[in-house]
Amino acid sequence: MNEAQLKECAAALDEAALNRRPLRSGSSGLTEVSDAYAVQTSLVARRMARGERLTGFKLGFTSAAKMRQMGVHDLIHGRITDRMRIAAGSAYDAGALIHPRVEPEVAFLLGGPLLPGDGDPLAAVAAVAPALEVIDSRYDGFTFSLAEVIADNTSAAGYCLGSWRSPVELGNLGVLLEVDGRLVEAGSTAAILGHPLRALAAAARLAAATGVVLDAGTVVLAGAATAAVPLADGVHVRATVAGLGTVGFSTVATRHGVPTPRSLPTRHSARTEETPA
Ligand code: OOG
Ligand code: MG
Repeated sequence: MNEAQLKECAAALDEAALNRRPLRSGSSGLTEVSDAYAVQTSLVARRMARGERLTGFKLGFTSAAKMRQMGVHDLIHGRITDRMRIAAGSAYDAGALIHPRVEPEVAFLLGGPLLPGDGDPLAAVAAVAPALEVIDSRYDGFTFSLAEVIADNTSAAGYCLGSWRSPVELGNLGVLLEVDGRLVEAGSTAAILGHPLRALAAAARLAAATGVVLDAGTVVLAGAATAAVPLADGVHVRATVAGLGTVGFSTVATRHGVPTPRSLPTRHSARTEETPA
């Protein structure tokens, strides 16, 4: 794709998000991963031109559960910004999103530069926290190719961080995702590439390969340990990572009068339909 076509793809994704009107998979002709990252860079630049500030780096498809759910089997990476931050315990208005989902994650806070290589990636880590990521594909039905989800900044929409604490052994910690106190997903940090530190090492490698500098103060999301579930309005979601603690937020009950998608084509739709409309 030439420069103009890449920019056009970024504009289409940006407008899809701003207008809550998803694109159809296959509509852009985007197939190359290198083109997809160029589109992502251009898409993120549009957000920064509107005043957003980069806060971190996220990995996607680091667990088999996510790969299975989305039918994509390659590690991907994207950017998170200050506008995407959801304060823990707050009431979050998801009204601007198309069909949000939420997933439990582990977050790293860098205390120094994270560099690729043989060194211990933990040396760059100041603190760790349980996290929730809100994803919202700008593709209809959350259906996309590898290149499309990369271009779409890996469906990034929001993230919520629990309290930072000094690093603990992250190898095999239980991960629970609850909605209104009901358990909807359960897993282990071992699902994240075998160990979340492998995700951190991968982030170092991928960032360096893309020319992204991961420095002190940067947040790195290691990728969801379980499948994502639809994020309905008027609910409380909570993630618990054993030994790390919990993080949660509520969604406001109404979204600017826009009807809420109550069921999505996932294996979780039966659960959301239990919620009275
Ligand atoms: C892409 C985002 C993947 C993760 O943690 O695996 C991701 C998607 O599922 O739409 O954030
Ligand atoms: Mg994620």
